[in-house]
Amino acid sequence: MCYFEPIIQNVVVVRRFMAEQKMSLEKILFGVAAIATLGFFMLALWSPESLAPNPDWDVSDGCLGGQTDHDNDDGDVGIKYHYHPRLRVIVDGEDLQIPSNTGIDQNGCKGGMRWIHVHSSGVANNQAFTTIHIETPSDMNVPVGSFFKVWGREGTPSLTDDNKFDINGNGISDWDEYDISMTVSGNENTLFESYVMEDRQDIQITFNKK
Ligand SMILES: [Ca+2]
Repeated sequence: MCYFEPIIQNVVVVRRFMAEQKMSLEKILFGVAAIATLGFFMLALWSPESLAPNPDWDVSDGCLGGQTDHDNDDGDVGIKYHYHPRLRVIVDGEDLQIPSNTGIDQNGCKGGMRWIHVHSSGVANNQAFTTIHIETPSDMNVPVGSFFKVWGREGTPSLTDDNKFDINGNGISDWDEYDISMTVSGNENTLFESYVMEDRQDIQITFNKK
């Protein structure tokens, strides 16, 4: 018998043990990853809202000191993100006009524009949707309600202090006064005020008095 044989046998046993342990660990890790992936998809299917980004509500306070030239290259005035969702608001069956220049030269941002603003009213130009201009210095989650906040500084509609629609500007949440529904590019959406807008989406909100 070789002098080293017991040692070699021990090494082989230890290696086999370690290999088995490694296989077990890999199986456990694979199992955990599979369960996590399955859980993610089930959550996405059952409750897509829970995966939605958190709105940056302060974005409605943002003010651009000067006008941009809308060539999607406004880095010279500190704007890195510039995109255009479209908004339509229907109250009791009638299109509500979103006025031209909403958010431009308003109190608190004289001579400039809010990061969320309107140049041309859709309804005033016989178009259902009004283009919303979102121009921010960083990647922000701009919710639908933040435009209502900007809008509210010029009268009504507005947003209540707890970020609920206030289409008639009476300080009472419209959820107590109206049946409200919302679609984003034709698909029903239940995030309402908190929905984070994206480029070229058609966002339609319908209010019907209860
Ligand atoms: Ca109200």
